[in-house]
Amino acid sequence: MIALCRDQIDLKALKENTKIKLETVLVDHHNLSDEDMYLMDSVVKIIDHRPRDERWSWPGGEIHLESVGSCATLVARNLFDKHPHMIDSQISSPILIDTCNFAKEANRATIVDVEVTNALEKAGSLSLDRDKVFNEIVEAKSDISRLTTDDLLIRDLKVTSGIPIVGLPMLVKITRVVFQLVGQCIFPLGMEEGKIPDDAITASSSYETKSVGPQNARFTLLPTVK
Ligand SMILES: [Mn+2]
Repeated sequence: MIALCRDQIDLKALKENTKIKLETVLVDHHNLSDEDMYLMDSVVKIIDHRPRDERWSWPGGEIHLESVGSCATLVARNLFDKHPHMIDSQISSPILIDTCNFAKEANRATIVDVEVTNALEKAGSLSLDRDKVFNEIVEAKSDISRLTTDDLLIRDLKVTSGIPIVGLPMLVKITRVVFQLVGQCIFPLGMEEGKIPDDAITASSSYETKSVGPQNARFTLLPTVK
């Protein structure tokens, strides 16, 4: 199986190439970002499980919009219907992850997810031990031991309106002591009673310093400790 990322393909060049007709299938989304708007008239099919966005109607396109736990379920069903020889049972892996291994508490899986996964397992050689497969994937996904700092920064990177948002994994441990301090506000922690002085609180910009400057970022203002 070959995994290709979209930035490995020069879609713009393909679009501008007059000798070919670029056909694009949007999967797991049905809208285009500003930078992808040039693909607008190349979209021939939508396969998505998100709630319908009325601003994107895609007239003339083949639309498969259905609220299921995993978009991979819809992709697999589409392959069963149109290209059964291309079915690879590994496609059930993202379904396991998206539905949290069909856990009742997660309440993500629909009957369609279940049926398609059963069909995939029947069609392929994948281990039928779903718990084992699920645990192996979760373990592999959370293993960052071989990633460099650069890898970590781009690992879950999302770009929204040109703004990169890094999804950095971080282990947060809240001890009971800290929770008690915060939950019951037993002690002020520097901001409230002013141990942290005004000039130690900064902001990259303020509309008007006196009224909305960073020194106003205190929940409760008590007399400053000198
Ligand atoms: Mn999705």
